[in-house]
Parts: sequence; C-alpha cells; structure tokens
Amino acid sequence: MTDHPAQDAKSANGRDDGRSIGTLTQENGAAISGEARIAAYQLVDYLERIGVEVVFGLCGHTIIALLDALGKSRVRFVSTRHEQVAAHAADGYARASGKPGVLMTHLGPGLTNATTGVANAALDSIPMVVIAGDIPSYYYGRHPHQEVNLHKDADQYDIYRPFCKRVYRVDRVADLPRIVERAFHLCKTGRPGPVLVDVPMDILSADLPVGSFQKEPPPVAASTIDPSAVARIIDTLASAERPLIYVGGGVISAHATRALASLAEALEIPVAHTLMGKGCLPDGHPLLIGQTGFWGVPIANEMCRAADVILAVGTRLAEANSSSWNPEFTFSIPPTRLIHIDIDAAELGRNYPTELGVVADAQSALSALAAEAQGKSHRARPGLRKKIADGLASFAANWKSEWDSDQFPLRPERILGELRKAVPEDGFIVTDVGWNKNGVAQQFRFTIPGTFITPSGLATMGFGPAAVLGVKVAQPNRAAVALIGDGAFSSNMSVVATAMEAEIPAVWVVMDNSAYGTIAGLEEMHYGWSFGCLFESKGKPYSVDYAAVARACGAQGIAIKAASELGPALKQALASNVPTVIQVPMENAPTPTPGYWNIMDIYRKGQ
Ligand SMILES: Cc1ncc(C[n+]2csc(CCOP(=O)(O)OP(=O)(O)O)c2C)c(N)n1
Repeated sequence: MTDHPAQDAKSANGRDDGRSIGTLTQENGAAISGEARIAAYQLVDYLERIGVEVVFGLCGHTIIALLDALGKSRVRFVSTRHEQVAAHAADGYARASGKPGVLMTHLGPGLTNATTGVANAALDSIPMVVIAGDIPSYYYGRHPHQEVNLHKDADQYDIYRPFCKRVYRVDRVADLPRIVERAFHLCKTGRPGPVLVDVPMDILSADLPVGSFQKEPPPVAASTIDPSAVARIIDTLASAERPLIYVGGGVISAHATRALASLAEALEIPVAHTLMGKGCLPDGHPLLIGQTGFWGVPIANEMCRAADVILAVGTRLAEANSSSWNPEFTFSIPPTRLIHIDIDAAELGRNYPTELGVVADAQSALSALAAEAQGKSHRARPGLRKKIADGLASFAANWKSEWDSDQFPLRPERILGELRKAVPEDGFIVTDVGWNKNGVAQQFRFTIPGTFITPSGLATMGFGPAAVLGVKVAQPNRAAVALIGDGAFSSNMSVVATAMEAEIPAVWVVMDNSAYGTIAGLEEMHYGWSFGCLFESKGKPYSVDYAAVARACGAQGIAIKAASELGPALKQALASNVPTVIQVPMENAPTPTPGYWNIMDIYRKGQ
C-alpha cells in the first residue's frame, strides 16, 4: 500500500508504475535490453526528487499521461479553470517560496491562454518551468488537431520565444531528461525567468530506460563583485556629498536586504526603491525615502534628482519608476553619476550613462560592499534623517485623514488602513494593477521583505486574483490577501472555484468602483469622459454582486455596507480558513502622482 489511494490501483498489465521489461533502442539506434519505464512517470518522479511540491495547470488530451503520473505521486496538482490563472498561481508560488513555479498546459489554446501569465513572470524575473503537451511528433506538418502551423509546422513553442529564457522542444524521448534538467537549472540561475519544455504527447508515452533522469541541476555559486570594484564604489559613496542607493526587485529576490541595511547605515546613505524593491528596508527605517517615479513619493524623486552619486542595485531603471527618464522629475544622470549592479549585463548602461557597471548577484555584491563599508569614515550628512522624516510626513499628511474616513463608498485609503491593522506583518499583500498596486506601493507600510507581491513589468490585470493562490500554497501558515480592483477580479473570477477545490483559504478584497477605474480616470482627465471604461448596463452603473458569486462557489462572500464593517470582516475572513471574497464599494479616487509619465503628453483631444 502507498499513502496515495490512487497508487493502489494496478494498471491493466498488472504493473502500477508504467514499467515494462523489453528491448529498447539507444540514441545511436542499437538495441539494448533492460527495464524500461514510460517517460511521463519518470518525469514526475524526477520532479518529486528535485523538490517540486506543486504543479499548477489545466488538463488536455496531450498531457493526461502526466496527470496519471502526477495523481500517483506526492507532487500536488492544482487544477485551475483557465491557464492564465495557473500561470499566475505558479508565479505567486515562486515569489513566496523562492523555488521555481511549475506550470503544466495542454497545447495550442492551453499554451496560448497561459502566455500572459508566463510573460508576466518573465518581465518580473520569476523562475518558472512550463511543461506543455504538443501534437504527436510523427504528425508534424500534417496539420493535426490544434497544431499551430500557419507559418511553420508544429510551431507552438515559438509563441513563447520573445519572453522565455529558453524554449525547448523535445524531439526524441532520450532528450527529455537532459532538457528538463536544463530547464530547472536555467530558470533560476543568472537572471531568473521562465523556460518552456514542449513535449509531443507520443514522447510522454514513450519508454525510457529506468534511471534515465540522473542529472540534477548543479548548485551554482553566486556571481561576485571584483574586490577593486568594491573599494572603488565604497570610496565613491563615502566621499560623495549626496549619495543615494536605488534598489530594485533583484535585492528582494536575492535576499540581500540585510546587507543593504548594513551598507546604508554604515555610510549613512538614503535608500529609494522601485515598485519591485518595496520592502527592501522596513517602512519607517530612518534612511528609507520610498518609491520613485510617477506613483512615487516626492521626497524620493527629489533626492534622486539631487544626488551626486547613485548606486543602483537589481533594477532595470525602468520607465514607470524613472518618470519616463525625464531629467526634470526623478533621475538627472548626468550630472548625477551612476554605478549600476545587476545580474543581467544587458541592463547596464541602457537607459543612462553609467560610470561603472557590475554584473553580480545583489546579495554577494551588497555583502561585499557592506563589509568594506564597516568603520569607514564618510562625509558628514547632517540633517539627512530629519529631511527624510519631514518629507515623508508632509506627503502622508495629504491622505492621513482618509485612513480613518467613514465615507461610504469607502475611500481607498481607509481600505489600506483596515488591511494594515488586520493582516499580520508577515502576511502577504498581493495586488493587481490599479489603485491597489499604486496606492499600496506609495502608502502602505511593510516591514518584512517579500510580503508585497505585485505585477510590475507587464502590469497584468488579472494577476492578483490568481497569484494569491500560489502564494497561499507556498506559505499556508501565513495570511495571504489579494487586494484587487473589480475589473481585475471579474477578469479571473474562476479563482474562487479553484480555491474551493484545492482548499486554498485565500482572501480577496475587491475594491469595487464599477469601473476600470485607473483608465477611466485617465480618459476623464484628458478627454472629459470615461467611455469604454465604466461598467454600465442600459446607460446606468452596473454592479456585480461578487460576494454572491463567492457564495455560489461555496466560499464565503461578504458585502461591506459601512466602513466600520471592513475591519471585522477581514479579521473574520483570516481566522476562518475558508476562501473569502470581501466586496468593498469604493470611491474612484486617483492615486497621487508626484512623478511624470510621458503618455500624458501624447493624448490629444479632437473633434
Ligand atoms: C490584461 C490587461 N488589460 C488591460 C490593462 C490596462 N489597465 C491598467 S489598469 C486597468 C484598470 C483596472 O481596473 P480595476 O481592476 O477595476 O482597478 P482600478 O483601476 O479600478 O483600481 C486596466 C484595464 C492591463 N494592465 N492589463
């Protein structure tokens, strides 16, 4: 007996594990005899062996061999109602566990449905392995059912080429072990990202010699920084008048936040960050000045602009956080001097002239820099901490009273206020795009790195409702709340059914403004109305009872009717251990935008 009931059912030939004794053919065509086992079962055994706990996916005729193997293994399979949901859940799992997310999809429409989720992971440098079924290899080019073949036969894997670190198609079963090992190795080394392994269904059902999956991804030491570069950077920072450290998501994913704090404190240097870098120092740290860019905070933009030297670490210096690279708003490089450390050489020197670029892991680089900085004398920076505290306080004064507002529909800030009180410090806040992402990045306080999970590079609406599933699977003992707009929730509502089936007690707080509010606001600002952005029926606001949708799935659904109900509802939801949707009517108020976004100069209203 096994500990999995399904494993006790024997297959028709009396074996329960896909094994057969017979003659096999080696790669060179020579016959060998020995024990063989179907590739799909060996693949799933391998996943188990290398520590894969969970696979997210959706079935199709090309992958049921894998499903049979998964069902008989210890690897958990979370079956979703849409492949985009599976991809975002695998992404959320990777962010909250630090391990690669694993996604399994059917061919053609399954793989294309997952595209958005995989691309979202790619642009946020999230490690992921995508295993996709494909048409039988012997039908390549005959245009079998669901083959992608308009420009090239059997071409589905090329759809993933622009955003995957590597796309593999397995043309011979003997290649499967090597390719799967490479996929797990590549997805997490260097700059992490998704890797696709596209497997024709006949190859999943082919025999492989037992023990073919031998090789495991090698342990890889982090890329380090040259000692002479360390000395040069520390000398530059210590002698600068207004130095600044600018931090991106690479610092969080490399677990380099302690080293960052140690460096900043040793030389008394202020720290600003990108969206993905939020949490790099605990909010409230006296040297932390917050997020830069369009939705940033004024003191962060101001001090970045005025810095004489910036050390940027683990960031792309991307458009949103750099105010579209307009020198009047966030970075003025030159005259500011830039030193840039990143794991990916392609990021160095692209958007700004760079005095020194370093290709290194953020953890090893910041640790080396912090060690060199200890005890080092540096220029005095009188008044720095007061300047930061005053700057942050004067901006926060703009919305301070809204955090307690009793207004109904609620002010978005009140929702943040209740959330901060109800969710433990080590709980996860998973956002989507919209007020939720921008407001949380600007105004919400985090003290534990990695607890803010948000879609940055692709900024995908629909990420939050699904990613929270993976986050909660990765960290079942910590709270996980998705703070999302009604547009985002309605684009992926099937997540509630999946949470019920897979027993994932996620909480979704739906900020309901009956609109794609952020875009509605933009259109209103530039064109005087919000055509195409409001939820309406017969010319009147149209509102969905999302709480009732949750109840229809068997989950908890709570409709908030007064501001004072939100705090108790959150506490109850988190304590209940039941998937819960909390629907919160909210005013469509814009997030403050202290920075700049070039799109504002493009809109032109005509007749
Ligand atoms: C898949 C996708 N489609 C469109 C957009 C453009 N977009 C950015 S914000 C937004 C509105 C989101 O609406 P909602 O979830 O209700 O949040 P709100 O803006 O109201 O806070 C849209 C449509 C996007 N980012 N992703």
